[in-house]
Amino acid sequence: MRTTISLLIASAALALAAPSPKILPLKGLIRNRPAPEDLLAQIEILKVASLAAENTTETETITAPYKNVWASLTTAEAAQVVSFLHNQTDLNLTAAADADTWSNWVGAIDLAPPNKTDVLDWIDGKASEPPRFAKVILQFQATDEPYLEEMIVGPIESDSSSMTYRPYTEGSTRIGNIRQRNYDADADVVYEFIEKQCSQAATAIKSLLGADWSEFDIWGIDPLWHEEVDNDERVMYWVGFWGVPTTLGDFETLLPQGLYMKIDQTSRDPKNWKLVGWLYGGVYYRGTAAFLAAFESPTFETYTRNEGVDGSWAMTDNKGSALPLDSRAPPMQILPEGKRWKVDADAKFVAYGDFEYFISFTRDTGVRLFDIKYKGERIIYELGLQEALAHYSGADPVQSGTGYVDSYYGFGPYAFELLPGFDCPSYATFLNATFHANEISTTHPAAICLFESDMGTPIQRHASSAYVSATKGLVFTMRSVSTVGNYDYSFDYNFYQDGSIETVVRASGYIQSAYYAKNEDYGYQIHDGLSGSMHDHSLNFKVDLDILGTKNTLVKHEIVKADVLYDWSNTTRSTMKLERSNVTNEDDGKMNWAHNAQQMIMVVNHDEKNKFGEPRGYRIMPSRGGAGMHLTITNSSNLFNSQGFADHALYVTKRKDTENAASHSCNSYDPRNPIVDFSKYFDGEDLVQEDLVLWFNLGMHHVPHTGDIPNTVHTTAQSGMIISPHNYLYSDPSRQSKQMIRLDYNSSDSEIVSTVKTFGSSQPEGSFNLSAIATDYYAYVGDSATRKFPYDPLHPYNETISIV
Ligand SMILES: *[C@@H]1O[C@H](CO)[C@@H](O)[C@H](O)[C@H]1NC(C)=O
Ligand SMILES: *[C@@H]1O[C@H](CO)[C@@H](O)[C@H](O)[C@H]1NC(C)=O
Ligand SMILES: *[C@@H]1O[C@H](CO)[C@@H](O)[C@H](O)[C@H]1NC(C)=O
Ligand SMILES: *[C@@H]1O[C@H](CO)[C@@H](O)[C@H](O)[C@H]1NC(C)=O
Ligand SMILES: *[C@@H]1O[C@H](CO)[C@@H](O)[C@H](O)[C@H]1NC(C)=O
Ligand SMILES: *[C@@H]1O[C@H](CO)[C@@H](O)[C@H](O)[C@H]1NC(C)=O
Ligand SMILES: *[C@@H]1O[C@H](CO)[C@@H](O)[C@H](O)[C@H]1NC(C)=O
Ligand SMILES: *[C@@H]1O[C@H](CO)[C@@H](O)[C@H](O)[C@H]1NC(C)=O
Ligand SMILES: *[C@@H]1O[C@H](CO)[C@@H](O)[C@H](O)[C@H]1NC(C)=O
Ligand SMILES: *[C@@H]1O[C@H](CO)[C@@H](O)[C@H](O)[C@H]1NC(C)=O
Ligand SMILES: *[C@@H]1O[C@H](CO)[C@@H](O)[C@H](O)[C@H]1NC(C)=O
Ligand SMILES: [Cu+2]
Repeated sequence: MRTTISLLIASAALALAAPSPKILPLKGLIRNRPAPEDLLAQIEILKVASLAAENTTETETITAPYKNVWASLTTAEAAQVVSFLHNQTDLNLTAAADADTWSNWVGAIDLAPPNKTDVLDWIDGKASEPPRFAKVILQFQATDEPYLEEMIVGPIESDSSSMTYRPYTEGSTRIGNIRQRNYDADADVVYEFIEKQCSQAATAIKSLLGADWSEFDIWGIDPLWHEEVDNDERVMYWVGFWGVPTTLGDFETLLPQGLYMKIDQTSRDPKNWKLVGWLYGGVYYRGTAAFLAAFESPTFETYTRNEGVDGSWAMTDNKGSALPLDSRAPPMQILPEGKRWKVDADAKFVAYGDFEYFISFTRDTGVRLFDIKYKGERIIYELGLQEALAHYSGADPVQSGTGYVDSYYGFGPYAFELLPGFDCPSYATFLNATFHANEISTTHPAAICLFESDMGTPIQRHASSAYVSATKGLVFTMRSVSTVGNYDYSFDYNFYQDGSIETVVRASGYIQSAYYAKNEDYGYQIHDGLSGSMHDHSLNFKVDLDILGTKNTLVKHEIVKADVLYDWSNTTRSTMKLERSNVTNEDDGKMNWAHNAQQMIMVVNHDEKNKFGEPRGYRIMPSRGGAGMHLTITNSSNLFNSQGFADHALYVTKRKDTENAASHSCNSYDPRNPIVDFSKYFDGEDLVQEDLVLWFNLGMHHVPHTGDIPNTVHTTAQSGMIISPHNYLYSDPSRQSKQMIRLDYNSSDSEIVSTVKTFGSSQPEGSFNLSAIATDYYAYVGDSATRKFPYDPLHPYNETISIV
């Protein structure tokens, strides 16, 4: 069974029997999931559309003003691309379902985004509709030096006679060759090799870990190491032993066992592989014989085991003493008079208040927003996640060697169906999300939700001796959640009544932890035998702001202390001033947030001044949590040239069709030679009144403590960035909202309140049937997959059904 290939692009830490925390462990898959028959029954339920979450009939509909040219490829388009590629005999492709580690096969397929200038010309009626192209990862493994290469394929039209393919060079910072070596094409066979090494140390392992080696999962560093040995570059894989939960709980990443092996897996011939060493208790042994000899010596020191494979300690279920009144239902959100937003579900176009935008979805980074307009003017051409790093450290090589570049695993494949009433209010509009990889199109129903909610605090209030006024704080959110292995990343795009747009990421789920021995400098001991493994999260987002056109400037307004002698003062006064400057050049395009937040950063249009002479613009600023941060490590021994977007809080570059993304999902195959090296975007280009792109980081320096057991919680694990109108309008636009009140009063009068002004809003009346909005949780479905090659549109849902 070539599960490696049919699930994902092959990976460093990904092998049939070597589950990584970054994919859902396959053992867990079998262990925890309902039997296939049950799943089939659930799919039937979905087909008769009984899933409340998928019921968009109540949504107010709208027709998108133009076609969504950023929309993800349809299943039919992806199928056509696969068919075209299989017709190219020089590619020597094997159908993904039949491929083995020595085949060439088709990996991820996504839309190659159309060039912005072409799209804007088309929107303005100056050019025809841009043609659709796909970008495809082709895995070339029928060779001694396996590699992958990204191709651009198209145009995708009903008549495929003009389709061509070529390397997608504009998607790379490399000059010329964009092939990426794959040093882990034989991951499954490597795992078999590891098992052989374990059997030679079986007695020692059983004695140290308390169970047979086969009871453990064995996986480790990501990305793989390259090491110079006798002038020869070797590919190294450090692995550790992980306990496998024997109960439902998915807490394998809390069960590191403290025993590690180093494997040299250079070349495709297993005869060249060797076990390099063992590590236990901070002592390194060169080879199995040395390890066993030490183990047998009377002075061999052992450490507390990290036990608890059946542990309720690590399960997230309710426990502990009851909280007062906690069995009563908590406050809940309802929609008394229907949705106040409109959706074109086919075009994936959304309108709320004075905002409107298009949605796209990618395998690598999930949801993406395009053409965000406010009051009819484009504010943002593109907004979305670029990359998410999770960089660990530790006394052991597996934690030290972990620098996850998560677009490799992808946010699309793990954007599962949302839970109404928990992830989003049950009245939200839910949209499907589809991605294409390994010749399978997978649709996660209800993976994106859209809803308005009350922030629980007014956006405005004021009281005087004569009146009190307040305006409801309403926010419209688009949310998706991706469970990338152990962590659940939740992404929000919030639209506020004052014209602000906020990007928020929150983390929950299980931490990846370390064995406790010798790890004091890298985290806290949080359970018997367990250390929280300190790590940095850095999530990079692209925001292509267009303020009244594409000619914009990034300005900094610094709040500086000043000593000034005024005409009207006889002594120098210690005070402060506003100091304005332009960021004129990409050489100054890397920024951190100023000390004491004494600097405002805006994108303005100097050619569009308001009547007071101030250029109109939008300000960008951290709104919550660790939004000002970046990676601590500046030259990571894991990431090398692949961390260029994570060493500052914020970047500005001149927008170019060839500088579309901050990272690439295949960078981690060879992080020294990334396909996209973000630092190469900074080449001194002029930034004054140019088309600018901002790239900002959200994240968290995460040093897990006992409160991360069993799961990290959203209260502290969140980070947000907001952009807000700045001298853009003449006053606060939330005054347009009817959802406000003013009470006029006179305390000397017997009737204290003389007038209640509601501005056209009213308090909803009548009773509300809560039973009618109850969610049927038995209707939850994971995904449904469509086989593409050969693709039969008449039987789209008849295979590969699973919850993940
Ligand atoms: C969908 O919502 C409409 C309007 O509330 C309702 O009439 C219909 O029964 C719902 N359909 C399903 C399958 O829940
Ligand atoms: C690939 O070749 C087959 C057989 O000739 C043909 O039916 C199919 O249309 C071709 N696919 C594309 C996309 O051209
Ligand atoms: C084509 O791929 C097959 C494996 O699928 C391999 O055996 C064969 O050598 C390849 N042919 C060429 C010309 O690379
Ligand atoms: C969502 O996907 C399901 C199948 O998974 C399909 O039945 C449904 O029509 C889709 N809904 C929309 C709005 O595309
Ligand atoms: C400054 O000081 C001089 C001398 O003490 C005084 O005459 C003058 O009025 C002062 N000016 C102001 C602006 O206070
Ligand atoms: C910033 O650039 C604009 C446009 O060139 C110019 O008018 C303005 O004077 C500059 N501001 C500063 C502080 O240099
Ligand atoms: C980064 O680390 C490598 C070795 O891992 C070293 O060769 C290089 O000089 C370092 N670069 C910087 C800027 O520190
Ligand atoms: C987009 O722009 C790049 C760089 O200029 C160019 O190579 C590419 O052909 C363009 N794509 C299309 C579809 O025109
Ligand atoms: C407040 O009420 C008193 C008593 O009726 C009245 O004399 C007074 O004019 C009122 N003040 C205002 C500001 O309306
Ligand atoms: C409330 O809704 C439930 C479920 O739709 C329905 O069975 C019930 O009759 C409703 N009750 C009232 C009072 O309308
Ligand atoms: C699945 O699809 C194939 C054609 O693609 C068809 O021959 C087969 O009958 C379908 N199976 C089921 C169970 O619907
Ligand atoms: Cu974390």
